[in-house]
Amino acid sequence: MTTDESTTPQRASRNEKVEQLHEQETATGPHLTTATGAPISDNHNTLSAGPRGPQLLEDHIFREKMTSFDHERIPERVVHPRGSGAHGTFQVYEPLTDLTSAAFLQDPSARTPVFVRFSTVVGFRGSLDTARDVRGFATKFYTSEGNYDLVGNNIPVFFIQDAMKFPDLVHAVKPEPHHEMPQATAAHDNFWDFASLMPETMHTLMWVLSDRGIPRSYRMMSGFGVHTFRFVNAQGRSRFVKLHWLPALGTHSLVWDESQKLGGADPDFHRRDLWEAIEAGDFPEYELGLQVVDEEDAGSFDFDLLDATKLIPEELVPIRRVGKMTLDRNPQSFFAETEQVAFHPGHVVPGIEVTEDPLLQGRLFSYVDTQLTRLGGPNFNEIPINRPLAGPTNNQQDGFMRQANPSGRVNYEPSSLGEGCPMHLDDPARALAAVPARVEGDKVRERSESFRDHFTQATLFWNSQSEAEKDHLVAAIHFELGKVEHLHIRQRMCDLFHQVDPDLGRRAAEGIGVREVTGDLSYLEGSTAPTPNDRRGAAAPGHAPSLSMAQTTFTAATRKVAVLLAHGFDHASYEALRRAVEGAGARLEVVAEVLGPVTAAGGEEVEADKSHVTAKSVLFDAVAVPDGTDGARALCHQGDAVQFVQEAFKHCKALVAFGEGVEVLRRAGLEDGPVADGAQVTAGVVTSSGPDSHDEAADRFVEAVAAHRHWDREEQRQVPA
Ligand code: HDD
Repeated sequence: MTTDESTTPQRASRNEKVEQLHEQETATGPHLTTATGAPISDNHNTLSAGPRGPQLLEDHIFREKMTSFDHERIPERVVHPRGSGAHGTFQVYEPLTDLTSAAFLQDPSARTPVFVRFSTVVGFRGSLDTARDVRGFATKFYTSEGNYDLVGNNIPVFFIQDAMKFPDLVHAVKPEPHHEMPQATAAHDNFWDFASLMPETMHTLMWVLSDRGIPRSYRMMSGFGVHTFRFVNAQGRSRFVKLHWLPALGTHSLVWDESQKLGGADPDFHRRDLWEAIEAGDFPEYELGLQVVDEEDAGSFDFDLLDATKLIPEELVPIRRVGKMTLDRNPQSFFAETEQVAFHPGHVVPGIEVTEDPLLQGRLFSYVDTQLTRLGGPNFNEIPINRPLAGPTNNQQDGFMRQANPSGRVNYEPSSLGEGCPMHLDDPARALAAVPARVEGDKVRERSESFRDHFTQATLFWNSQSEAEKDHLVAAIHFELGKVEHLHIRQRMCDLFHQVDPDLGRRAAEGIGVREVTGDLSYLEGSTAPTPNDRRGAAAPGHAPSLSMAQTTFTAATRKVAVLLAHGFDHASYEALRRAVEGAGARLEVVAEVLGPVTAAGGEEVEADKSHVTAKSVLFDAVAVPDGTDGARALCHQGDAVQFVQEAFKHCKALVAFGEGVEVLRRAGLEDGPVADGAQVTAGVVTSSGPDSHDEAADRFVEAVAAHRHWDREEQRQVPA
């Protein structure tokens, strides 16, 4: 039996007729039709009794159109509603036969199609991209053995250990229910009240408060499967595995002030960045990394592998890079693909299995359950974006929105009438299975003792951050808790931060009105929250460099550089800049006072890509000012241009000023003394004294762009932008 009816003779002739009709239609261009294909000649006027009379009920064209419109909305996801998707492929580097029987991980010449949806968690569908939040990173692999969904985040750990707390976590972080404020942020009393009573959130909070919470781009974001999964090979050997996505461009973040301003300048910042990069052929790439632990070694860590609030430091178990994903195609329809895609952590393929992690176990229920409502019934796997490459072949049938039912009389198994079809796969080793495991115990509602420690890895994270990252984390606390009106909540959080590190507790308290921090958690006694501070990790490493973004990949490729032009600029320095920027695979955009041509001192014309009305410095990674007396003078009189430079400086971005262009830096208060000879670089600000050093300055500038941000500049807080 098959669910594919397209091969029956009746179906074939019908398809031919439809094709003929379509051919006739496209000969004259497609014309408007009703939903049932009847042609329409007037899509502007309803049918009425006379041109000024009442509308007629018989106007089916109007009613059909309006009915469709009235039902366009479907419920948004309860979490992760705002997302952006992309298609691509995945290729494994070498057969992973030793680890798993999964077919898509065996053949290095095969390309497995994928669809990825990136998302924020908290904000509604129409909210901004750059809020401080966890980011979703969900991948659907369309493999020959069915769909495999890796439904991960950009942070390797999760707030809670047991799915029972998920609704509370999400209620607490979403806008407060009485007035639905604030949007898309955790910076409010409800969230921090909950967090202060749930010390198991501490490790993930450290990650979210770090710069990981404000990614520069979905293309520069890591991904993590978070839970420990099982990989099982053809011999039935099972190992524990953590999965990682490692972006080719490195993991990079925005500056907090910048991400807030971006919320206004371009709420679609990440969505646009992803879309434009793919359109331009700058295909985002991510390597798949695995941390593999033999089952015999699972007990050797000072944390429990089934506890989703813990990671395995790479220093303990290195990451093996096993394949690469390339995103090379934008969706055709946001709704049909990005909105209707349905992921599920239980969508695994033979050779990959779930574990008993109590957070993962709860997720196995939630995803189908929520999709039943969101996608209108049980048949959402038939929507094209969710449909597996082969099949499905089974006896499930009917229900809302069913596209294809099994044909023929047999809709049950076993059957002799259907000649036994569809049959069981005769080789269980190639089918979905559960590796045999002994399970026994009393029925209890109880957290495992091995889940008790909530601070060791939070401390490890803090210890492993660079000084700049620590400063940013403290500033994030000041913002988030600065928004909290109840002093007792701020106090509790500072005491919890003290438990992570006394210096962090002290620095957190400064500036948010908390006077004394002792780390006293006695307020938790008698609460239903798990008890807090049983540090099992006495022997845990004090420092794990891999947890700092300072260790990531740095490149200028695909970065966006703004060059500020005004009439009278020096064309040679502009060309030197353009050669260097494009040579590094970065993108140059001309920003001028208004759109249209900008004329150089020598008469050459360059077309402006953006004007100051639409382009702000926060949309770029770096800013350049060319040489030329008249051009520089004109820019000094444009407040927008001066602010552009100041703001880029404040956000620690690379800057270059050629020759007379240095005047603009002076005007912005970023340079005083005379310009030294040649090309000079100070904390990512490059200057060149004259034409002889323009090429060298352009090269130094590109290096400064590759460095991402120049944090050593942050002490100069007097910059007003
Ligand atoms: Fe979840 C969506 C990731 C815990 C319940 N989750 C959702 C998405 C991602 C994650 C990326 C968006 C998928 C998409 O783009 O369509 N969720 C995670 C990770 C978790 C996690 C990495 C912890 C390791 N989630 C989690 C728990 C529960 C849920 C504990 C409930 C028990 N998640 C859901 C959901 C969503 C969802 C309510 C909302 C929309 C959807 O599933 O399809 O079922």
